[in-house]
Amino acid sequence: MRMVLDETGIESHVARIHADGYTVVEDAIEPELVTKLRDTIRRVERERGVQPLGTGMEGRATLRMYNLLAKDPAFQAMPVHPNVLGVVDRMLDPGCLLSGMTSIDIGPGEHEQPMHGDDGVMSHHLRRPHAPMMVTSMWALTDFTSANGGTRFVPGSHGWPATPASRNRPIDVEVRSLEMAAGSVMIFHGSLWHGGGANTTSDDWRLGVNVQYCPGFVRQQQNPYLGIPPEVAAGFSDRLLALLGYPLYLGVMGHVDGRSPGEVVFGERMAEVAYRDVERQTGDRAAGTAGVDDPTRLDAADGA
Ligand SMILES: O=C(O)CCC(=O)C(=O)O
Repeated sequence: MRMVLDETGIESHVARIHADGYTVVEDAIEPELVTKLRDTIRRVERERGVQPLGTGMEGRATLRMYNLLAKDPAFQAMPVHPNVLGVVDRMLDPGCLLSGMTSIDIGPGEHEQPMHGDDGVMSHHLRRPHAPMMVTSMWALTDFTSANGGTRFVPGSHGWPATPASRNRPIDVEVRSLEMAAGSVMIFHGSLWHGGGANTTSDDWRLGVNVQYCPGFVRQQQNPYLGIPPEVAAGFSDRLLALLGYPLYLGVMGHVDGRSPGEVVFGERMAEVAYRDVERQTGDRAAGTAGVDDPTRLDAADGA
């Protein structure tokens, strides 16, 4: 295991994300794990005959795979890695969800991906700047350079009222290219303007994995309940199952006839009854009002 971030380390990364929209945790991942993940992705790409998906966002010379947890057990180590999840938990809360996992293998000749924010869908409904509706970690499994497609991003743009698609967006912005060594991880606020870079090399494939998280009350981008067969999910750790949304969020959200999804699928292992714990925690008979005094609520800021 690499050195695990301590409290001070976590706090300084979180402060950087709040200020600049992103941070880079250098040397975050054990070299053996980087090699294992890289080899696994390249093998699965070959076995499945993965081809470029051919859209502007997904790329015409890029190999992408979604729903990685269903594709190989090696990927289970990623969402729960302490050097990433420690920071994400602090940005969101420990009830946050895995929103999606995508391998992005940018090949020679690929063009720049259009700039976007990962929580752009939510920015349609919320006044920007807003709390992160997604936190993305971009794992470098090969070195990222400005020539091979290192992520392009605009520092500080998470705090702007405009998205890259807004009519009144600023035009003359500072775009940086992310250069980081394999084993480093960029963690960023979902509103940060960014996109994959062009690969201008003749033979240097850039392999990264996007591991994305969202608050527990937001819809996940990739659907794990249908994407991951229950017999595969049964082998996951409790923390990983929590990240997929099998427990209830704040004792309420996601219930199935008053039970957690985890209880419906896995029985006693994840038994949880909706509303009961909320009543116990708040002493409030009207469990639907749980959390009204919490200043982190989205509407608390505008006094709604
Ligand atoms: O590949 C990258 O560097 C960024 C990819 C990305 O932002 C996306 O696909 O949403």
